[in-house]
Amino acid sequence: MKIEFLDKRLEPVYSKVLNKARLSKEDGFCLFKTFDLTGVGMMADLVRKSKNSKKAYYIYNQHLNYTNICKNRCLFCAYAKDKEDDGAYCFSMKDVTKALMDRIDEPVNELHIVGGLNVDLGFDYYTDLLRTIKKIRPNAHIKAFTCVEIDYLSELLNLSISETIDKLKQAGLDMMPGGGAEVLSSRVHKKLFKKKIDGDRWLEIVEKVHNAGIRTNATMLYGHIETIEERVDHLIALRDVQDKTGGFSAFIPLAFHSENTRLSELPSTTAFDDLKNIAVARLMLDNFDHIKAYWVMIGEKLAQVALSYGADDLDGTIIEEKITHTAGAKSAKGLTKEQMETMIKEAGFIPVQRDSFYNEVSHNVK
Ligand code: V47
Ligand code: SF4
Repeated sequence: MKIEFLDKRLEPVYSKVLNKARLSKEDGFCLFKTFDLTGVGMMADLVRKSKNSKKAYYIYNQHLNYTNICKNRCLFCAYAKDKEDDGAYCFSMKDVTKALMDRIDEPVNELHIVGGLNVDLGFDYYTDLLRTIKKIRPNAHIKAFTCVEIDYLSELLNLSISETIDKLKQAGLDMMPGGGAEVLSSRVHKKLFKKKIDGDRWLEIVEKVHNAGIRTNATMLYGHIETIEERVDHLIALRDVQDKTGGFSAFIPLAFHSENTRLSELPSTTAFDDLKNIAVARLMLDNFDHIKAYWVMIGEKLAQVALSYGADDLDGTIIEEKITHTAGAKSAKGLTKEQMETMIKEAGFIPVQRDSFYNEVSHNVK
């Protein structure tokens, strides 16, 4: 396909895309820096269609945030609290049961479970959580915890990462979400999330998690103090792990929301940058099957447009999102299956309801 680029510097990158050649760090730079979003988007759309044709995935999922008490207190987080703060909470198994039973008539096939790093919780809490959920929703997959919790639990148990994962698997863990890496840069780590594991440790753990047989997603938090170079390095580091393990399912760019955080002076990300992050990720991450446009963070309207800029997945119905909404997100708290399908069809794609592993769901499970 011939593309008339407004920015001619994109032409050599396009030759590589057409030849399915791997893009370099310099190419990543060029893509992030250009004003020619349409040109980048057209290349990303080409790759997206070659990998996923006209399919656009979504999942019927439910989020459950079991605690907001967190020792890490990252500067970009509006959700975390200290134990003694107003509004601090930690779900008992009774609370978990209630949250799930409230939605038991809905065909949820994935539970997305994340929480703060609450040092009052022992290993049994995590396994009880998984077992309680599996008992109520035996046919749903549990996508839970991040490398941050895996690091904490392996130290608590004095076990290796693979032994820790084995125990969690036995209790019902099916997959892990992509959070916790933020931006893989020691500069940003020191400034924004120094109490949390750093990028090198995150990469070391995620590789071990994949080798222990658990697939994960990957994310990148953008739109705060990170540089273009740090974004490109982040994508290349993920691509390198994927070459080794093949254990990443999807990549999700996460747009920073500053309200109620200690970085509240920072402006919101722009639509231009949101679409750019999706399109560049699609082009750089040649070994990832899926790029998600997370509608919670970029809004339903832009997520729909993102389907033509490299994204092939809109995440899910979600039901009730807390982390981004505490930081000022104006998107809906949840969407219906019908709303998701309409968004996809209107954008010219074919809606495919999936499970956590991108198997197509042809009937609703309970
Ligand atoms: O790691 C925290 C981010 C992440 C803010 O794998 C913020 O399917 C924006 O990882 N503004 C958790 N982002 C969310 C996450 C995720 C979301 C959806 C799908 C998947 C998946 C994973 O949220 C954290 C952090 O990077 N975050 N605070 C904020 N103020
Ligand atoms: Fe804790 Fe996660 Fe918030 Fe950081 S982003 S303070 S680790 S809940």
